[in-house]
Amino acid sequence: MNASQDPTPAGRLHDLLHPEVLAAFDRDFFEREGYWVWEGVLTDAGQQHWTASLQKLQRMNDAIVVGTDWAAIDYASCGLPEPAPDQTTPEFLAACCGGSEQMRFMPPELRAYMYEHGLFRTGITSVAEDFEWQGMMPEYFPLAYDDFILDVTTSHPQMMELFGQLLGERFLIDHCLMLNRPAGSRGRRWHAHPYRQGQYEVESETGDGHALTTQFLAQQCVRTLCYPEGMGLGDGGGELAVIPGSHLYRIPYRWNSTRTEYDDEMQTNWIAGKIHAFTGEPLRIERLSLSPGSMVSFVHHMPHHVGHRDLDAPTRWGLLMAYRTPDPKASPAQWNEGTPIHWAERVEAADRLTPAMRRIFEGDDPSA
Ligand SMILES: O=C(O)CCC(=O)C(=O)O
Ligand SMILES: [Fe+2]
Repeated sequence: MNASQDPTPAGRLHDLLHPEVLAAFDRDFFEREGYWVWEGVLTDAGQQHWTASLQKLQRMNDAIVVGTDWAAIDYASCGLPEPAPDQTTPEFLAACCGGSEQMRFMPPELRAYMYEHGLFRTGITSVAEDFEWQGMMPEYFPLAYDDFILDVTTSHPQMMELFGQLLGERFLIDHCLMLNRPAGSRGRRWHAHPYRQGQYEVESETGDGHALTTQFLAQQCVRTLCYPEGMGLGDGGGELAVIPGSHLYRIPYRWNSTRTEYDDEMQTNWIAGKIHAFTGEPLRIERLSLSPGSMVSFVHHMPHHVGHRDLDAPTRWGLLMAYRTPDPKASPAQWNEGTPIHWAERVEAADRLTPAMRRIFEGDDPSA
């Protein structure tokens, strides 16, 4: 595909990223350590737009949470469990607002149903007066609700250059979530992620370390987190921590099991005895601290942790953008599994699916 054939969105912010930060990417460091910090990569305007979009999307998500009559949905006809009555009261729903991972009324089945089928199709009329409901919550697919986020996650040349440096010429969306961490957010305990559904993993979830290698995987999923207002020590807690070099063990740590480990347990249960494949040095935890306008990218086999946010901390704004290389053995499919098909088909039918967007959403083997 030739990106120059793409229409330029009317409102595109051309100077989104600082080109010199993009150009400073060090492939050797990334492959060896498993992560890369794009320090201060957003321009001032990029930072402002990014924060404003995440704040707007959070308000939309909150409006849907409190404005929907969740008890009135015919769950049985969708094959879904009924929510507990005490989880659909106005008080309960009000406590599910203000940030990500707060929607405790939403069972995993309902989240999956929205993604796969789209709930209500279009139009939650009571709440969506100033925007159109897209079948799933803004938190779980923010690009469907905001043109700036759609552009930066699918089309913007500077962002596509950034992802291309990480993943090579062709990459597909794996998932894109808001991770706005409000005061009191509990973060995520130590874990890593598999490529696709885990069918190529050579180690179990906890692993015995036999696959340690200095080779970088070609079939790769890379998470990029953008923190437009920064993320770090002293800004209210809940930092992201990684273990440089730990991706070379290829252990998709606790991707599918309960995660309970804080740093001490991780040190004893997993890190002890493990070494960096390049240097032979013992592995160690690194807590990241990123200035405003920064992003960090890290590979899916790298265990990572997000701490608790202080009870009086301001919300930390964050967007997770995960992309992967195509799977050469995947069956032909029109859309990849990171794309809500009902949404992509509506966009396509409305003639709004550009070649750039198709490149991100199409199947690994799009010949279907
Ligand atoms: O919450 C965050 O800021 C990052 C979390 C994350 O990337 C993850 O757990 O995959
Ligand atoms: Fe994670």
